[in-house]
Amino acid sequence: TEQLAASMPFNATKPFEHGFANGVQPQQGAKAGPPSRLPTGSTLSEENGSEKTGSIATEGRNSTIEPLDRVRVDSSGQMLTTNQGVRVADNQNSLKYGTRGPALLEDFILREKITHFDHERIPERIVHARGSGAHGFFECYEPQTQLTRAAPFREAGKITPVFVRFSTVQGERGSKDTARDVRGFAVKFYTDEGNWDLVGNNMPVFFIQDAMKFPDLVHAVKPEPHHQMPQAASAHDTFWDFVSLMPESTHMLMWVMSDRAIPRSYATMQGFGVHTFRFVNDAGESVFVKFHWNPIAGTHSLVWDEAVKISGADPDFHRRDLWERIESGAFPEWELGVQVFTEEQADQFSFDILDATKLIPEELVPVRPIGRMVLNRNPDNFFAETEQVAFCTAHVIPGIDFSNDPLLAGRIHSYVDTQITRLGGPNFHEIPINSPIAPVHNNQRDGAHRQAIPRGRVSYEPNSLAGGCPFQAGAAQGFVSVPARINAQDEQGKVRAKPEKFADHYTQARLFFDSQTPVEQDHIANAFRFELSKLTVPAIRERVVAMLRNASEPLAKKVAMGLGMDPMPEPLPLALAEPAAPEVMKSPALSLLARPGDGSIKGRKVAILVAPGVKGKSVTEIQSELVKQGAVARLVGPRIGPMPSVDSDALDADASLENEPGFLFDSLVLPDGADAVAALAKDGHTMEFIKDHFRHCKTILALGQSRELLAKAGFPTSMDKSLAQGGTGVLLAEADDAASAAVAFILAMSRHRHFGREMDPPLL
Ligand code: HDD
Repeated sequence: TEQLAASMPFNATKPFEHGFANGVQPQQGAKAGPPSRLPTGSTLSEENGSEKTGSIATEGRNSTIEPLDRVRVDSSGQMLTTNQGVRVADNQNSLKYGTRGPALLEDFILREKITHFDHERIPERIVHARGSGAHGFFECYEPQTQLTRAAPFREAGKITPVFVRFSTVQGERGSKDTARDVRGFAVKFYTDEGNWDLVGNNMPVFFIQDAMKFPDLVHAVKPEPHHQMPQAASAHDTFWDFVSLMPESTHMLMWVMSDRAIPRSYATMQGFGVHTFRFVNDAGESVFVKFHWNPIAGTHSLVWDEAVKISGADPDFHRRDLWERIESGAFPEWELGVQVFTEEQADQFSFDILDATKLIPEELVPVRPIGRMVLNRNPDNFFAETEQVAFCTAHVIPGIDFSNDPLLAGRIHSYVDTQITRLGGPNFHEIPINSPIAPVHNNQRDGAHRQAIPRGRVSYEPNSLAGGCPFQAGAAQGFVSVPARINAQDEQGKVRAKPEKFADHYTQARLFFDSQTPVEQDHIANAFRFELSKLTVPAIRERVVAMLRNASEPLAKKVAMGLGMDPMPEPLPLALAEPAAPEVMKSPALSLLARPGDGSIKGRKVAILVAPGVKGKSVTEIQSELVKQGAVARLVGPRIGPMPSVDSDALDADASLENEPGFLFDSLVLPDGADAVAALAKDGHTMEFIKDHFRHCKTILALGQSRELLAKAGFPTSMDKSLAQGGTGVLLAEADDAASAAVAFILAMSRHRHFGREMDPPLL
């Protein structure tokens, strides 16, 4: 036996399992893979890294695919098996005693299948349950080593793989995408010095200042506990009750009532790290930093009426948009910008940089782009990747550090903690989507679902038996916290209290509102009106208006009028009678309309209506121009299928007026052709298409005779003149002039909306 043992381990892939380790090199069996890197007779050292935990990521390559390859399963051409790899002969019938007899307990195949099914669900995220994710990369523009030693920012052109998850906050996992809500914007950087999670939102401020209040906020905004309503909505009593008693939420409420809370696409919203973080360079010097993601496609939102309708026709609107953009190659892209400032500067600001309800106006500290992020690959499997990805604010790398923001402090605890319940134990970092590409070596052991097989008998430090490994990296290579000092006057000892500037609850709420364009201000007022009109307790409504009076009297007045509230309640008492004078009274950068983007129409959806008798040549011409520009141009007919054309081959409608309602599109083309126009005029859906496009201020192109449809839908005759000039985003053209019509249409589309024709209440 000894001879045999010395020459041949029992299992070539597990050579040390049977006690023959000493001096025996594993032999290469059929499944042994590359020769083992184990030093003979040793216990454990850096050399022993397994493929799972040990391979060092190659710089400058998108290696997210590589590490995940080991767990990808592709069943094409394969036989069905049990989880033990036993081939299954019959997947239709359970094992019974005779065809009409009882099912047998011994049917391990049935039992395994049902048991696994019974346990398929895991708890959804306590907040941000509804989300969508994608893979991509971050590319550094220039080295930032003067500011930070963080791995992604060390060299121009350096590529770091990322996984990003966007989410809503309030609704459950299956809720609609277009709720009025904050959007999560969480980025996991798989850097070669470990994983860094930048877990942000699409708004740069937050409702509360201290993590102590987070469970209260979430309990207030979630569906009310007695009847579990409303789903994916903040328009209910408990939310407004809570926030109206927390004046620090005023600034965030302005953002949430703005169109930011109903983005057109994940690709057209900004992202923010929210808190003040620190950059730390090789010399250990640190500066403060705020992170901004700015979309290349510009910031574009829905309008409320549209968002409500979309949530019925396509609750997956944002998920689908993200998926389709990536599948079609219109990759969503953002620039990462930083606001960098020193502690000395921070001390001079009129607000406290540790207060997450405050932002730093870009006019005070400019945003400097340092890299770009592109999302270019959809996940293989939603559950394995998007559901199981675990973002944690505690995941930082050398070069990134925290500030003393008390909201951030609570988050550093909360995220790791919540994954333990959600993902079933402390080894969630080993789930493929979470495992770093940097090697992992430590003495943490065991726990539910452990994947790695740590070798050797040493799981403690210091040790001599493993030559001291794994050893401490030291300050030059390892993570070192900034030895930040709290300034002298703050040496108060332990207190449960806030700094004084935190008590200025209204200055930045006013700054935000005053920095919006009139259209955006109207939308904010209307959103307050809508939400508050849903409340059943009038006193809450009044308290909100009383709060708004401190931020903006015109806004408060408008909201009060919309609610039939006259006279207005007295303003709420101020927590800080004389807040410091703000540095800027307006910050144009806070307006959504300030960021039109690159002017492209990539990823935009256009409905081209068709019907039998259509003038097909002009339709095809316009469609192909739109597709050339990266837009999705679909032919929508009274039914799907071929539509005979008077001047070309039949067109193929791949959507119908019924299955793809008009509000799902960004723009509308009405075709020429007498019979087609007559057929469309007979279908009430056509009028809904036109009314919704008109009401939502989208671009409409009417070719030839189809202008009759506009009149039938009730277009105001007063618009005839501006219609002729195309100034309102409604364009008239002749079918034989399709080429120039396409150019004008694309230009008008690139403006996204034509708010000049918006009316409250709507005209159509
Ligand atoms: Fe949070 C999830 C963003 C405050 C506790 N949060 C979560 C996600 C995002 C944010 C994007 C979803 C991540 C994903 O896609 O998986 N949260 C924020 C931002 C905040 C914030 C930008 C304020 C600046 N959060 C916050 C506080 C606490 C939490 C103050 C607790 C003290 N957040 C959580 C959580 C979640 C979470 C309970 C639920 C699921 C998860 O973590 O993984 O731990």
